[in-house]
Amino acid sequence: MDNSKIKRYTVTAALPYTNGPVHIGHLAGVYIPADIYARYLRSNKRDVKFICGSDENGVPITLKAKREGITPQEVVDKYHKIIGDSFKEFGVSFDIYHRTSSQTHHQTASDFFKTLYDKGVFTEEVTEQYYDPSAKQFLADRYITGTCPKCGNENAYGDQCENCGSTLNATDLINPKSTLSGDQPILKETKNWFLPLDQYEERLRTYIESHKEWRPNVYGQCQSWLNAGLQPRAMTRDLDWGVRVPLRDAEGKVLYVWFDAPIGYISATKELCNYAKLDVWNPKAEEYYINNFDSDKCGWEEYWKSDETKLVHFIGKDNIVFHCIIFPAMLMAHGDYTLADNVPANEFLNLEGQKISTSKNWAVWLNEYLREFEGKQDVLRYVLTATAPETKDNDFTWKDFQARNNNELVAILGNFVNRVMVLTHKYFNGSVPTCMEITPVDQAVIDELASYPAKISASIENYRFREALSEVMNVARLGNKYLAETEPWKLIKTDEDRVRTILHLSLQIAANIQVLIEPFLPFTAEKLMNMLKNGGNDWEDAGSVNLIKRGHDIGEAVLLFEKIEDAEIDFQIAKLNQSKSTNAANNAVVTPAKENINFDDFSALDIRVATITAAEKVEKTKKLLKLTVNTGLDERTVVSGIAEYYKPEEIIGQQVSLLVNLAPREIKGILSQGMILMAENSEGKLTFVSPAEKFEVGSVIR
Ligand code: B3M
Ligand code: ZN
Repeated sequence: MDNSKIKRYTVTAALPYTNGPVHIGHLAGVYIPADIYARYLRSNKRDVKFICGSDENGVPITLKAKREGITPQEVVDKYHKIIGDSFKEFGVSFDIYHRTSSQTHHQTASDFFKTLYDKGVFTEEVTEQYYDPSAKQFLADRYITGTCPKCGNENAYGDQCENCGSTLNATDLINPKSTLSGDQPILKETKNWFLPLDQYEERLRTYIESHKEWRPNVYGQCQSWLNAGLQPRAMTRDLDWGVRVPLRDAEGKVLYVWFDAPIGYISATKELCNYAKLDVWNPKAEEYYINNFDSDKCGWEEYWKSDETKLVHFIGKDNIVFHCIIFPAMLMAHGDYTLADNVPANEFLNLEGQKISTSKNWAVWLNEYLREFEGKQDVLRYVLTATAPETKDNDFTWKDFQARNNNELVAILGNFVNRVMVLTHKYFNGSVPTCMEITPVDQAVIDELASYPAKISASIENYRFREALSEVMNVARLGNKYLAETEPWKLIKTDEDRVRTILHLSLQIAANIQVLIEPFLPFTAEKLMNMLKNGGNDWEDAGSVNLIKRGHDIGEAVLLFEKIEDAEIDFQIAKLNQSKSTNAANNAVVTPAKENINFDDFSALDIRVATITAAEKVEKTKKLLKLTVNTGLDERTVVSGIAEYYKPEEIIGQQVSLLVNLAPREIKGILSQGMILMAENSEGKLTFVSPAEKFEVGSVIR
């Protein structure tokens, strides 16, 4: 989009499903880059609305409600609060964090559907859809799983395969299975309203092809869908949770969640502007947060229906088709709306080499991080930006987190600022010294400093946030190098004026960092502002050596970052390992149950408490031990396959359960009389089944 034409920005971040807290994958993929972008625009005094909210409709919510045994409303209330609060505490500067269960949203989505309906956009079709007779319910979206016909992933959903990113219809799945009952569903007729995406194919192609600047992954995915040919897609569902279909003959039907959710961006903007106009806080204040009240400026339509508005959607890669194909087709069908100028979707972030998984609790949850690393929001913001999965999947590890904190934030940025602060207090009583004569060394630093803002801007405006952040860190590196080369601590004895200049310029570098780092690390910028007691500069001021005035008194030096110790990291790793072993236990393959037997069959078994009195290895075997056991009835020999788990000398005196009336058999030339009962786990490991306390030998087990 021609930059000179842009009057305002609408920046959206994917609406998180309100069925659990957000984790580092969401932050790295969507919320941190979106926040950097929005903060950067504000620092440039651009008019921006940064929009988000909870996605509270759809099957992810009702499924969660079923699993937790609570109502869908209780699910969304619970997680809307958890998610909203943690975004706020993490410094994500949404202008509004709304929710799609709101009245405004239901009305907006419903009107949108009605407009398309009245225009004759939809085709009404009775088709056979999957139905679960035992749950008495149609199975759409996440109510049904099966094998993806495109990539073979066995856990594809009824509307989407998260493995290959394809959108699917439930009837495309191979081996479909109801997530409610696990049963194979039957087909049953029902009426739905379809958006004929095929009719928008050419217009969508023109739109996508006018955006060759999009990230290759986004552009490429769009191209491959268009090349495969688009199919009509149902925009309604037979469900009882969501936005009701606003038609007379649509009892028991709601809008498809991917129809209403992106409209959520629009309804949130409406809500924001309404409140801005009324200048009142929402009575349910804790349910939202609304920043940047600018009552005269806000008319929501300007943010959605003007070709002077730049619309940017921040999303994860699994949402590309919905934002680049389906939502634009909806907007085209409606007619009044502007299309997104860019959709900078990120790839996925893995955790310690494995895919993040909510169900396996393989994640770092934002609400837990905030509790366990109090005041360290910026460390996570830094690490997730420095390793952002912008062009390929990336891995988060706790060791890397620690290393980046200790070696980069503490050692480069924190160290530079601290030295400047301490030296200014020590030599000049905390008053910004005057800049004296400029040497070529100083001039080189001044010139380099001046080059950064434009470089960083270019990276941010092209959605390369990693690169942008590393350039900001280069400003701190420049400061460190300058101090190391000029060594003011040595010069102070001989040339105080020279030290004045060096510290003057170093303070200017620190003040520049304060401005340049704000979009990335807002808490650090604020600390710097308090330390330097110097606010009021923004992006257009950066690059100059006039941000802080001579004679100005700076504040106390405090540490910007603290070292993170091994113990904190070990704790996090142990926490993850805990999830791993819980998962292993939950996923263990349990041997299927045997046929029922009657009581007589059971009573025929004579099982006794016995004590092992002697044990030795059976020669030329790996697994067998020859045991002598006291059964209370007699002393006898039993051969048992436990040598891999027990050493002979360890088990003398061990009490065991012995099946004494098993017909004797010869094993490796030894007559074995009876069988020791062992428990065997899914990996084939064996352990004795013993009485819980020392017990009389010969006691009957029944
Ligand atoms: N709730 C999907 C997700 O959380 C979805 C995004 C909606 S954006 C309009 O992955
Ligand atoms: Zn697939």
